[in-house]
Amino acid sequence: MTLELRPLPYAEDALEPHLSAATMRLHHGKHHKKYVDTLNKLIAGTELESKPLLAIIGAAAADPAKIKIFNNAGQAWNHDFFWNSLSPQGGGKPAQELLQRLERDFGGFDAFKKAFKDAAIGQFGSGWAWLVDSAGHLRVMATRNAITPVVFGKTPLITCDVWEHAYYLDYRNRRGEYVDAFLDHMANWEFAMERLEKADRSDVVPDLEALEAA
Ligand code: MN3
Repeated sequence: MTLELRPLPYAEDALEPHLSAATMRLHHGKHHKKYVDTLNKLIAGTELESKPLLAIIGAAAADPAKIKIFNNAGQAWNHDFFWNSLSPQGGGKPAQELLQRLERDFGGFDAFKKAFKDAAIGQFGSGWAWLVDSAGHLRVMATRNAITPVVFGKTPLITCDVWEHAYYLDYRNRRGEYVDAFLDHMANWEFAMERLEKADRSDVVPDLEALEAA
């Protein structure tokens, strides 16, 4: 069994003008596809072949010799999560329940937005900005390269890809404008809320099976 590149959950041009069809075609069809294809080659004939993606990430995170597998598996999973973190109807303020949790844990929605943007801009080089659930508390974190918060026992709720390939065609070097567009026009708060509800119900942090099914 080989891992497959999942299709985008919307049309390539659905996020215009905030992310162009050209960016989505390159990002999903070339960058994301390359991670999946490379991972399939790396695990072919090994004990990780036919394992779920998160199980591969877990095994590779525990073994420094498997760094190439970790990088490609992490990127494959992070990108699936990123496409779901975007919505043509996204951005702005989330619905009441998530909004209240953000206000409680960050001291206000604007304070959350500032923390998220600071994390996204402050990530030196390539990486990801995340909103995560950490034992019932919402937190913002940044990870470098392919690292996913799952390996730290955090449950990701939403993410913004801040590798240059995510925004350079549309925003050139202006990462801050891209992050603003993510927060104001694309962030899929409904997806984040579904994830938070799952995290609230789960005794295990992270609930790997629930994450896999997302
Ligand atoms: Mn990317």
